[in-house]
Amino acid sequence: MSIPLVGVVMGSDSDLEVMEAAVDALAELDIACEVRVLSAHRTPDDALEWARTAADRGLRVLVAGAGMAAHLPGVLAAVTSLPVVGVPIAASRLQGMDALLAIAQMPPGVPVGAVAVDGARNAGLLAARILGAHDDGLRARLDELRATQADKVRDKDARVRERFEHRREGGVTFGFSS
Ligand code: RP5
Repeated sequence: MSIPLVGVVMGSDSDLEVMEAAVDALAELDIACEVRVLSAHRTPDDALEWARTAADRGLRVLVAGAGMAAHLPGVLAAVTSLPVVGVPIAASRLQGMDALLAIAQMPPGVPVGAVAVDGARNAGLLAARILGAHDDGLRARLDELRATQADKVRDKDARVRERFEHRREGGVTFGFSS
């Protein structure tokens, strides 16, 4: 890991528990990132300055998480042409639906990609895939990660099949092929 290529930013330190999964996913792939707390509403000037200078600092993708009226990803995307991946955070009684709509419902011309509510790991992985489009080594690491998670599912499949194997007597197969 060396020069940060991804900026991971969140509206409050209360978002960190969720957003750490994006940082972890990037670390697994040896991608360095900047991590900041910047608020579209409470520190708007700092947030805009950070986004305006992001590309010059070498950042190539921004991952922005926010809850409630989650304007952070959108305002960052308004002042940079870097791709922005938004993470809606469940921070209110609306359980993230408020943030999901605020992030996804961007006007034409200012795109923000939205992952699932609290889906910070996928935001990190999506940022990695964007970088990997022009980096064969990184794409190979992403391929490896997919292969590893496929093996984990095959292990789970084997354990579930084993558990129900004996119930196949009497024509009840539970949909498992032999
Ligand atoms: C949003 O308001 C933040 O992204 C956070 O999810 C939410 C609550 O912030 P705090 O009151 O915990 O600082 O701007």
